[in-house]
Amino acid sequence: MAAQRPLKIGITCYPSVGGSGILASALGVELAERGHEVHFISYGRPFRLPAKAPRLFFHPVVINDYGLFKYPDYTLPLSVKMAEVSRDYGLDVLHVHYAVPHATAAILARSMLPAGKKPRVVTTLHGTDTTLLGRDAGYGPAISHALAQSDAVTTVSEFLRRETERLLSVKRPIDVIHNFFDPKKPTRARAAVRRELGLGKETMILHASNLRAPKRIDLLLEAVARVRPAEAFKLVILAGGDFAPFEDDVRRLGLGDRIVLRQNVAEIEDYFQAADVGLFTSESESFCLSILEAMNFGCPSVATAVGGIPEVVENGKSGLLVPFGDADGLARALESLIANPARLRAMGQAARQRARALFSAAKIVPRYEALYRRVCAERGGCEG
Ligand code: GMT
Repeated sequence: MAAQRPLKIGITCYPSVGGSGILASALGVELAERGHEVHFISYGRPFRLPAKAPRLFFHPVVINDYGLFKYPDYTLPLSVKMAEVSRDYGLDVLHVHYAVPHATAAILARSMLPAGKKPRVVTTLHGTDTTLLGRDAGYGPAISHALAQSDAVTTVSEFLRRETERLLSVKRPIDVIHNFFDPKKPTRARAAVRRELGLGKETMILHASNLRAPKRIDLLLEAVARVRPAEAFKLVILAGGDFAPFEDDVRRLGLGDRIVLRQNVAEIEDYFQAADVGLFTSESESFCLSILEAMNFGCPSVATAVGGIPEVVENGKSGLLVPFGDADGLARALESLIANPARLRAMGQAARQRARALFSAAKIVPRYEALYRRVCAERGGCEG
């Protein structure tokens, strides 16, 4: 069989700290390493994208601020840049992460190009575009339209596929392609990181997120405040957002000496390898990439059983899941692991095995490649 030619793929994602940008960046890096040409198009360079790598390009979208507009517009300059890059580099596929405004801009970009030069549009939904914006009367119909016009739509969990079908009345097929994570080597030894964090024999509980409302940091703090004995643990928070709104809770709950905060950490691997157990108390989560990152370092999580989390964690095997809102249940789950290091270790091993078996780049990236080839073949093209 003749070898298939490498593809030319445009990727648009939010460049700021967040799971969707991390996933999109990792996908771009993996695709480029597999020989494809990858063009990132966004208002900023995604924060985890390497500065330089073969076949990996970044095209900034420049937004001029016109006094004429009360609200600055990003969708139109983005669509113009997508059309320009598609034309100049002959893109086969525009793979957009988040429906709004990225899929909308991609559909518009495609319609600006002549027949035979139109890239296929693949839209990946990550969560809030369905669960939050999909319910908004000002966005829902635009999202439904963009999904209907995409050549393929993917979600990062079965949960999100079902929610998208339910909330947006989507009738077209949706491919579920779970997230992946391949860890980089830590830059420092585990012991050095634990020393930096001021940890002795305590169990290190780790939370990493953007601290936005659905993460329910209030519940996270309530739960750890109920763990006994309090001296048995420290909670390390890797914050990709502002922790100041939670300082009052920390004082009220007497957690001042139990919490170590690290802001906007680049070397997340250093901290995940040092952690014993993750803690995630979200009220809504389509996947929870941080749980997967922790699993890769043999760190199981205690988490709320919401959204796509039960697809990532097998309750009782690779972590412990607790009904949403149950602060006592979360505390008891943590205590049960703190008190039983052998069980914690076994669960960590199971978590690592599950992450490698189901959610590695080797498992997931070929699914995206196959999807790109499929949408190209469906309308004749990309195979030339
Ligand atoms: O979790 C966030 O608030 C960030 C958000 C994003 O857009 O980056 O995360 C969403 O996408 C991640 C990657 O697919 C998922 O792991 C998160 O579960 C999802 N967040 C929500 O559904 C709230």
